[in-house]
Amino acid sequence: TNLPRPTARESDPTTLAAEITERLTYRIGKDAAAATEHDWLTAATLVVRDRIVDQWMHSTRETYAKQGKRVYYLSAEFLIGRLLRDAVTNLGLMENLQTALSDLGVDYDILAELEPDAALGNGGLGRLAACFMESMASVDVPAYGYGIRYVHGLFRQDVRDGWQVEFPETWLQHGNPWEFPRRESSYEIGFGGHVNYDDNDTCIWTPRERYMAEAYDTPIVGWQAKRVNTLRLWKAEPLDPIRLEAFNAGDHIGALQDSNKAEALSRVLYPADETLAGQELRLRQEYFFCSASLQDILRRHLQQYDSLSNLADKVAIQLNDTHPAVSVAELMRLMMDVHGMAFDDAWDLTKRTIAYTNHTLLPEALESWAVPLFERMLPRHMQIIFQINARVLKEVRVTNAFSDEQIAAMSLIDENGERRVRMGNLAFAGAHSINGVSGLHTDLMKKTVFADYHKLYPLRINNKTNGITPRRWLAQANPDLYALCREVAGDDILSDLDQLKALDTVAEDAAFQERFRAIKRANKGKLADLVKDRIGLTVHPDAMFDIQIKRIHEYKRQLLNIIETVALYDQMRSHPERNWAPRVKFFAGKAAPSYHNAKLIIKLANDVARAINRDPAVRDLLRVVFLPNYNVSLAEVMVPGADLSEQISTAGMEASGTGNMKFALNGALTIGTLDGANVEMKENVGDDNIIIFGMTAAEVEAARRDGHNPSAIIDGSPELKQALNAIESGVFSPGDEHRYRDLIGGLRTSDWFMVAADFEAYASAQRHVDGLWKTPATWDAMAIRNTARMGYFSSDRTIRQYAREIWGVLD
Ligand code: DL6
Repeated sequence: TNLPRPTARESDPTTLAAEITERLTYRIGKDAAAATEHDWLTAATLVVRDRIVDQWMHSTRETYAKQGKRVYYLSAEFLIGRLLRDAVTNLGLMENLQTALSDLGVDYDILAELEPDAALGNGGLGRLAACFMESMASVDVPAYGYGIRYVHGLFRQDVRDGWQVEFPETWLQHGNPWEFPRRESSYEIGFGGHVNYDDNDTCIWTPRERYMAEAYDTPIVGWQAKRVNTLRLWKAEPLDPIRLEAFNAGDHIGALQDSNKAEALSRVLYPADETLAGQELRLRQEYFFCSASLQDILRRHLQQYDSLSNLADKVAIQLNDTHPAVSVAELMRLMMDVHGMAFDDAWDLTKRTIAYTNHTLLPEALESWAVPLFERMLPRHMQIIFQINARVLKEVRVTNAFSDEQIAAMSLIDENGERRVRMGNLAFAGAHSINGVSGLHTDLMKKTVFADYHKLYPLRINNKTNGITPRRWLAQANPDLYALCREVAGDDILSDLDQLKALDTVAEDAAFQERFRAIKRANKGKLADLVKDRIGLTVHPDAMFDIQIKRIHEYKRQLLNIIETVALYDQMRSHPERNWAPRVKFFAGKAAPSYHNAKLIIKLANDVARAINRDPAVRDLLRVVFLPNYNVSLAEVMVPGADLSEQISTAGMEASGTGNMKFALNGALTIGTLDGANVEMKENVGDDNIIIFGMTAAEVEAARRDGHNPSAIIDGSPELKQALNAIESGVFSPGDEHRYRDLIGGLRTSDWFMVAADFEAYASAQRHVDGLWKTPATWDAMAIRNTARMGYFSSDRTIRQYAREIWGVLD
C-alpha cells in the first residue's frame, strides 16, 4: 500500500518568481508596484505552502490506505516561532526562493524577519511540542497536533525603566497564510447544565451553554518533506453569532453575549508556566480543546473502521502535561454516553489509548480544580471521575500495601480542606504510560509525586529524555556552522545527528578550530548588532558572551547569576591589576505577570546593568545586557552567538531543560548544575567538556529536610556578603533603597533555592571558566566536542523512543 509520491512541483527560480507574482495579483489583489513587504511575504508563503499541500494529502491518504496507527499530541501550548524558514529548509527551496525574490527586487531576509512568531506557548513545554511536531513529520510518524488557536499568544514584553511591562501580542494581525480553516470540522462543546438518565439508563447530559469548536489546520513539513503532518488548532465560535431577539428589543450588548463568551474561550494564552492558573476560564479552555479533539479523533476512527473496539490499536493519544488531563473523563463520556459502551470496556480502552507526559515536579504547577467548580462546569465528567476514583481506590485497597494516608494521597479527590480534583492523579490513572522528560526527573517522579502510584503500577513510569530539532536549531539558526559540520560529518547530519561525532577527530586541529571560531565570532557580531539596534548598547564580540535565556523563575536562579555578576564587578574594581577575562553577561526572559519576585529579578538585572555599563572602570571588562521580549526568533540569534550557556537551576527542580541542548549543539560550553538533562549532557560530552558545580538533587533534598543555615554561609563568604549587602542596601536602586530588601532577605533566612548555598561553588566554577577562556585552543576543542557529541539530543531520537516504546508505531 505504498502510494506513489506526488511529483515535486517545478521550483526553479523562474517558476517560483512567476507564481509569487501570480499570488500577489490574484490572491492579494496587488501589483508589484503597490505591494507592501507584508504582501510579498504572504505571496511567497502561499507559493511555499502550495509545495507542501501535495505531500500533505499524500501523507494523509497513505496512512488511511495502510490502516496505520495515528498519534495525537494534545497540548495547550505550541511555541512554534516562525514557519517560513522551517518549511523552506525542509523542502530544500532556500536558494531558489532567495533568487526568485531577488529577481523580483525583494530581499528574502527582510521578508523572513517580518513573519510574526506564533507564540502559542510559554516556554519549554510549548517549544518541545513544536520540536516534536517537526520531528514526527521527519521520522515519518503519522501524527496530529491538537491545541488552541489563541488570538493573543504570549504577551509582548517591554522593559520600561527596568521593569517588565506586558502588552498584548497580535500575531494574526496581518492574517495567517499558513492555516486552512476547516469549517466542516466543527464540534459542539457544552458546559454546565444537568445530567439525567433515559429509560435504558443511558446518561443524558444537557449542557446549559453550548459553543462550536472550529478547526484551523497548519501543515507541518518534515525534513526533506518526507511527510507532512497536521497541527489542528481550535477556535471557539458561538452557536448563533447574534441573538436577534435581544438585538431587536434594543439590547445590543446582550445580543452579542454568546459571541463574546465564545470568543473569550480561545482568545488568550494563560501567561504562567509552572503555576496553576486556577481560573475558571482556564478549565474551560482545557475542556474546550480536549472535547473538540476527542470528538474529531473518534469521528475519524469510526469513519474508517466503523467500530471503537480497535481504538487502542489505531489511536495513540499523548497528553502534554495535565492541561489536557480532562481528556480521560471526556473519552470515557464519549464512549459510554454517545457510543453506548459499558464502563469497564471504556475504561480499558481509555487506558490503552492514553499516555501522559509530566513536565514538572513543582507543587505549585500540579493542577487541581475545586470540586464545586468542576461539578458546576462539567457535571457529567465529575460523576465519571468519582466512578474512576472508586475503581482505582478499590485496586489500591485489595493490595493491602498502602496506608490510609497513602490511599488519601492516591485519591483523584484531594479531601484536605476544600475538595479538589487532582489532574495529575487522573492522568496517571487513565494512562498506560507516564513519562518524565529526563533521567533524573523520571527518577524523582518515582520517588516523590508519583511514589505511591509507582508502587501500585510499577511498569507505567518510563523516561523519554527531551530533544530539539536540529533542522531549526542548527541548520536554520546557524547555517555557517551547519555547512562546516557537513564538510566533516557528511550530508546526513540532519537526519542522523549522531554523525556529528566525526567532528571529534578534528577537535584539536588548529585549522578547523580557526574556522569554528570564525563562525562563532561572526554569530557574535550579529548578536552585538542586534543589541546595539534594540537597546543602544555597544558590546564587543571579542569578549566572552555568557548567556542565560529562559523564563524568569526563582528555581532557574537568574538571581545567582546576577549576584555573581555583582561580586565579579566588585573584584574587577578592587583588583584591576588581575588579568580578567572580558565578559558580556546576557539575560533575556519573561516573568509571569503575577510573579512578584520574578519581575523584581528582571528589575535587578536591569539596575545592575545600568550601574555596570556606566562605570568606566570596567568598560572593557564587563557589560550586562537584558534583551527585552525573549521569544523563539530572538533565541535563534542568541544561541549561535553564545560562548557560555548558563544552566544553573537548583538541582532537582528543572525537569529537563532544552535550551541547554541548543547551546551545546551550537558550540557553547555549559556551566551548570547536575539537574534535568544537564546530567545526561555531561555523560554525552564527557566530564572534561562541561563545567558542573554545586549541590546535587540529593544534597538539596537533605539540606531542606535537615535545615541549612544560609546566614552562616553568607558570613563565611566575603564576596557573597559584600554583593548581598550592596544590593540590599540600595547601591543599585538609588531612590528606592529598600527595593531588594525582601528578595535578599529571603536568601538570608530560608534560601529555598540554595542561592547562597551554591554561590561559592558557582563563583569558583566561573573563575575556572575564565581560565579556560584564556587558552583558546582548549576552549575551542571543548566547544567542538560539545557540538560533536550532541547527537543524542535530537528530538528525532526522542520521538523514535515515544513511537516504539509508548505509541507502538515504528518498528
Ligand atoms: O519538557 C519540556 C520542559 C522542560 O524542559 C523544562 O525543564 C520544564 O520546566 C518544562 N515544564 C513546564 C511546566 N509547565 N507546566 N505544567 O513548562 O517542560
